[in-house]
Amino acid sequence: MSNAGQLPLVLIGGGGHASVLADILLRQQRNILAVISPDDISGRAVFRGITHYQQDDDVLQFQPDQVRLVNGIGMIPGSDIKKLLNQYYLSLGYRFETVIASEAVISPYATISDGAQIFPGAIIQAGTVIGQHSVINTGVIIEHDCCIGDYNHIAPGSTVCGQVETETDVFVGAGATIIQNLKLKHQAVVGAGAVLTKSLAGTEIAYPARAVIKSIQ
Ligand code: JB2
Repeated sequence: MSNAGQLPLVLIGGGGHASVLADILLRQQRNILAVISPDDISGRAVFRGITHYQQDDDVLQFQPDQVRLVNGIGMIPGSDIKKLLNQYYLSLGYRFETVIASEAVISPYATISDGAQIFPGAIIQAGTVIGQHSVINTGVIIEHDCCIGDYNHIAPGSTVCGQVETETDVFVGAGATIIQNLKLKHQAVVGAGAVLTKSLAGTEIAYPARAVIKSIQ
């Protein structure tokens, strides 16, 4: 894929999620000017050769119209830092890149909103809308005519059947299945491996059935 005409990128965060994003973007020949992380990132080979800054305001040395930001902070339980940083940078005039892995299969009749991140192996079918800043992680299937809200995280290997609607800040755990036509309210959580057959009407968690572990006689 050509990078002609595309702005260079600044990656916020330097952990596992950011490393996957960097890998996707480097394979698309995108220019990552800097990684912004308070942590030591030297242990991750994918960041080698990219300038590392430790303060969030180090982003401000780049003009908002000269770069695009990529938020590489994944799921930090109980933390709003990802969203707060997005809102901070957006208020300063920065924009977030929409990242779509080359190995994702996206219907030309689907809509992927600004700042969304679609990881390798994801399949997004016709008529579906993915909201701003949502993450569709590795190998996720989002079937036809779904409406995925802003700041959702759909974890690896999960399946969302047709015409499902989610509000903002919904989390769907790895390997979960959501059957068709359901609605999930703001901040609803579907646990990893759960099979959801009813809508989540409030801020609710759907737990999966747990494995029963017994000693072998
Ligand atoms: O205030 C901050 C800040 N707080 C945490 N500013 C900036 N710029 N970055 C911050 N971080 C970043 O979150 C740090 O760079 C840190 O490296 C990163 C958290 O890394 P970790 O590998 O622990 O989590 P993750 O968010 O990259 O990945 C989580 O979410 C993914 C979706 C993990 O749960 C992964 O397993 C999961 N695949």
